[in-house]
Amino acid sequence: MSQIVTFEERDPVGLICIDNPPVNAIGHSVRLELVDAIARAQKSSSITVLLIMSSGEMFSAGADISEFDRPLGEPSFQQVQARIESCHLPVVAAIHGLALGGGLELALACHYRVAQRNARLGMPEITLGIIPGAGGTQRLPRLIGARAALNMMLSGTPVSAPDAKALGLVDEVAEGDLCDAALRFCKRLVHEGLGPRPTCNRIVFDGLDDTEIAAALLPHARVLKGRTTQDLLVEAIKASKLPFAQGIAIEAALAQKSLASRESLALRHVFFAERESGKLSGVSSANARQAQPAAIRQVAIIGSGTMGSGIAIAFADAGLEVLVNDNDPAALARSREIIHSTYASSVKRGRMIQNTADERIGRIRNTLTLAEVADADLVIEAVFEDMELKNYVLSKLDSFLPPQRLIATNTSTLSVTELARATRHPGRILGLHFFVPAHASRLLEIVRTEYTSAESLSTAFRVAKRLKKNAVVSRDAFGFIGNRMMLDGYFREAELLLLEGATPAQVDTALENFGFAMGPQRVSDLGGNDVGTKARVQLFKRESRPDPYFVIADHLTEMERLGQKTGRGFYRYENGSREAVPDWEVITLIEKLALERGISRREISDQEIVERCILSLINVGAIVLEEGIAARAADIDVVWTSGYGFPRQLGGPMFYADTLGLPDVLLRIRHYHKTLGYYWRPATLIERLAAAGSSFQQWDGSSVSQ
Ligand code: 3H9
Repeated sequence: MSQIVTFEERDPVGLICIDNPPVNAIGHSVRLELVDAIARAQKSSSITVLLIMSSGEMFSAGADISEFDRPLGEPSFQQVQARIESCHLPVVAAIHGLALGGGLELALACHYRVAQRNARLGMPEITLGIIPGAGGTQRLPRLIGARAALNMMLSGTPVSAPDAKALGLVDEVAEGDLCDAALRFCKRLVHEGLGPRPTCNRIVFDGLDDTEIAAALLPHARVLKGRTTQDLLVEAIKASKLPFAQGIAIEAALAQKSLASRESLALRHVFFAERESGKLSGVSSANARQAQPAAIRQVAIIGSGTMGSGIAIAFADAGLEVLVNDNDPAALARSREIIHSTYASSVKRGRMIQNTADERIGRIRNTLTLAEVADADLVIEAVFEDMELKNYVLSKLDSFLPPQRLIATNTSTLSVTELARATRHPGRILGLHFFVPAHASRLLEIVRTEYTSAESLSTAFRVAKRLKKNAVVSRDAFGFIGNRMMLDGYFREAELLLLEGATPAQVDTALENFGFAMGPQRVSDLGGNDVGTKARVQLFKRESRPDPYFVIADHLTEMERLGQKTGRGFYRYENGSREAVPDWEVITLIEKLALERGISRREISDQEIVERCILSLINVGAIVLEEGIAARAADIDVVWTSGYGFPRQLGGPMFYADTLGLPDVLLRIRHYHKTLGYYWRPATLIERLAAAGSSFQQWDGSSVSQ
């Protein structure tokens, strides 16, 4: 008897139910059993209509992505859908939760669709670097038109059931119990004598000319920069004008091409890496089983600066009650302003309606009294980056909060271990390293010390999930994972290239053309050069780095060229504009600093800029792995793709290194070690993996680190 797809007769309805937790992915076994269930229904004499639905939280998240690395196996999606579409009985899909990708494509092959009011329907394949390959590019245009279909597939964002109804994608929006509503819908079909209505027989009326295509692509230009899937998608949708059999054959060829692309391999790697990084690796399975995450309802934030306010917004957005504490009334008032203006800007940009903004603002309360945070389930300190002050705040919190409550520090430069050690319950202390802007950034580094308990980690993961952030665990070491690699690898190299002859604009443009959202100098100007300088002051209290380590950025800070906020940094910014204008004063400064160090400036190619910045990032990434700061190479990829603008379609620095081939990576690192000096010392891990013909991915698969 089948476990994944069940069939039962509910006279006159044949009910097929998919039950493949956790997301009803349509893998090979589901397709096999679907075909079997359809055959049984067709044989039954008492059934006059067929209903396909799912159990669990959603209709289906689509094809089983984990099967994409091997041939998909028969019956194919197309074969299953052909069986449904050509069925002599009307077939109805009943959709709840989500119907995504291949899940929605299955529903499109059904003759009618009923969706629960809060269901959402979408084609997110582009986020995985593939095009819908189960008839989506041919059937969706036949139902909602080519232009609407293209928009839906380019954005990847699901539409609501009422919107789907307005588009012509679903026939009925169901209120209340979906099964009851769908059964009623089926009986009505029978009663009204409505039979099969194959989507493939419909005709696409609207065209897709070049102007319309360009207009559809424009809003996605930033996300799709450097990507190619959208071109294949456009080609496939254009083919929907052709007879169905021809169109579906073109789709199959294009889908295969997208599936085999490097872009897709990389994006699928990031998809699974993001899910894996949010799990408790390194905690023994016995501990993990016992680790019960605490429920979080109310959160308190100590310190109401920019970061504290951003964190408050992140929690309010996630539906939690937030208490912001500061002992300075003026700081609390400023925080209130930051929070109001952030929400006002979201409303102005059409990202949310005023009511939602008001509701979220209403969740944030201020208090001048520290003792008031006693009821919070999680307390995050985000006070000034000063060891003494943070020690004071944490010890105070530790003295009156019940011992099972989690206390987090948002430090980015201080030792979390030292902070934990100063408390009576170091097991409940960890770092939650938010990135600016805290409410929008997708990354959350969870910093564990040798004392952090499995329960605390488990709760931190739950918090990250609630905030819809990608959690990555870092061991406590200067800069954690991301900033360590940025300072000792990527940004350090970018600065050296400036001293050796490149200009800020050249370095930024070369790396933006590589795919980074923003080049390093523009990033420094955005965040503030003083922020980096302050971080290095903390670094030098713990470890040293010889000259010329960020001499340019530190001089700019001294000159009050702090970046966008002062109108001058690595660039000039005229009258509050965000446009970075090259500035001769900076070039003169760089020339002077180079001369003082006996560095003779020369022409530097864009290729050298990219190679040195990326290889140094990879090399320090490997050292971060060797030192156990990151547990998996894939975790580093999550950090860099979700927090530092590394091009997602390249899979993150460590995945990218694998695609370059570690022997070649090592060869070039050795070259720079010879020509540039000690800090290019090849990471032992790269040497080991290259010698063994292995890769970071294989290392992840075999190592049980942490
Ligand atoms: C497609 O359909 C192609 C077709 O056009 C053509 C075919 C020929 N497959 O994210 P979560 C796993 S492409 C396999 O933590 P959430 C996930 O790895 C597909 N596994 O939960 C995780 O496993 P684990 C188009 C999948 O509630 C577990 O489910 N569809 C799939 O935060 C829970 O996932 C998409 O791109 C899958 N399709 O979010 C949708 N989906 O527990 C991709 C999930 O072992 N999925 N898993 O780590 C998502 O966006 C989110 O998972 C979803 C749930 C929103 C559904």
